[in-house]
Amino acid sequence: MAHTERVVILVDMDCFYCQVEEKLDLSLEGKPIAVVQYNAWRGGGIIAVNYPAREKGVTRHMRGDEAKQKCPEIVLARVPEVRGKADLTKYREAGKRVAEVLQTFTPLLERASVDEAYLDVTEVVRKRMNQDFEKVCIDNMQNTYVVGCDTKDFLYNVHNDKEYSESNCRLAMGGLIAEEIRANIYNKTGYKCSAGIAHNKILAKLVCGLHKPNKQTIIPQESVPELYKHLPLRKVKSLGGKFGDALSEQLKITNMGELIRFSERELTKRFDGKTANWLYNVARGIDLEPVTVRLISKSIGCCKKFPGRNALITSESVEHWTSELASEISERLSKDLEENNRRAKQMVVSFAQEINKGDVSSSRTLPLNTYDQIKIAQCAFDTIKKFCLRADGTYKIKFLGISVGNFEENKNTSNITAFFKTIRDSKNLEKSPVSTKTINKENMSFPTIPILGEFQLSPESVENKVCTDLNSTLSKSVLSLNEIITEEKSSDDDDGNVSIYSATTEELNEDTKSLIYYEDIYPESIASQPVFKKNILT
Ligand code: TTP
Repeated sequence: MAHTERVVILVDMDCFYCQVEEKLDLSLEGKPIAVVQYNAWRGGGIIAVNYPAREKGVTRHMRGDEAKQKCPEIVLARVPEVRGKADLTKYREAGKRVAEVLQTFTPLLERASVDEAYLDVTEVVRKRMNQDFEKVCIDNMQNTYVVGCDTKDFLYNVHNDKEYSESNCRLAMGGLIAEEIRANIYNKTGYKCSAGIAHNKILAKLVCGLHKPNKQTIIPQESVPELYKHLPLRKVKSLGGKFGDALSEQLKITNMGELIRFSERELTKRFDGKTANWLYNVARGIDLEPVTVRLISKSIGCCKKFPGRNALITSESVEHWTSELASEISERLSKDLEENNRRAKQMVVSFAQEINKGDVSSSRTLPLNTYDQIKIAQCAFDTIKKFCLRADGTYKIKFLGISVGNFEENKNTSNITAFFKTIRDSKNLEKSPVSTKTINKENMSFPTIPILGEFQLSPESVENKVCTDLNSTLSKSVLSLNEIITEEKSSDDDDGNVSIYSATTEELNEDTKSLIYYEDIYPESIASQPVFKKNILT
């Protein structure tokens, strides 16, 4: 299939958490709103701002108090807390309802986050091209913009200009479908959204936000140079992190428009074959990554930061927080088992600790064969204890996270309760040596070769762990390039009673996009930046 055959729509909800709050409290409608994850430090971190509040200058990077100064009438809705942590349930549920509507349009639906999904509507477009093309008109596409030309001219051309490319006719039909999808979402859920319509995911994503809120944008392939002319490299998926920085430095370019100057040969001299080919294509607006059917997250995770004076020092506090995280994970796993009839087989325990005044982060991947909260907590605590307990009997933990993944279909569908019971009763599961991969401050090297994504972890700051979403194929080549991970095998000295350990551990291929990380208590950081979006072991 030619790369311009496909029609991809990205649907992205507008100021999603704010809309959810508005729907739950109709008195908020039309008012400036921001959603904060409350903490005592300057009114908490803002994670979502609605459009009336944006007009008053409120941004996601502000604290609650700052937002109040900018816009005194702003309503600050607090993310609820359960177990001392943010509870995102209502936003997740709202996202699910939107996904259910999207599913009625095509089964080729890839949920990219709580409020974003790609739809491959190529087949839908093909079927409707003959019977419905007359409906592709300005009256039905009042909220549609086109990159590089006026919407009316674009629609005139697709109907009247025989030379106008067929691919543009398909995009125009995609635009009509996107209008229908958005109207349907609004009618069924009350939520507004924006959309990008393109021949691929990268372009759909880039144009989706051009006319937010409640609007949509089509990008004809010939308008790619116009879009790229002043587009910073970092705006493109996978070029937002260190790889983008390295690319910029190596090629001495800052925007996408400049990338087209480099032949594939030149790129191959600097990057491995796959990366060079990907760069060559993306510079021309070509992205072959398919829309992969994904309706539920590939992993479930939660985390908590303990910055500055909040660092966990005592064994009791570490135990308390691992237990809180385990409790959330266990609860969400139980719900997931019921809803999706699948079981997670692996767990990743992540932590950051202060060593020699620098923050060092690591993860341990373990098999998971119980959903029992106490056992998960015990396992996580044992792991943390093993790697973080200092000679003086204290800890200095700045971040804790537990995520689970590698789901398999639950074969025992008849009795889910029995599953939990069986696991609880299985006291005699044996502990075994655990193979882990560790990044230590000592062994960590920072290669000068460009990397894809941000796999290494700066000892200076956990914040640097924000990574880009590069597809796993590309990501893997990074690991082979950069010898930043060393293998450690533990001896038999893991102290007992950890029944969920089994023979060996493997890497957990986490789906970075599906993890939702959030600001908790971290005064120094920008709430909008997920701080631990990816496990270092991919
Ligand atoms: P976004 O889609 O990034 O933003 P948004 O929907 O609030 O606004 P826009 O109209 O510009 O798309 O994020 C979706 C939701 O995810 C957002 O409403 C709140 C939440 N979120 C966080 O919890 N932490 C974050 O760092 C970000 C970026 C978002």
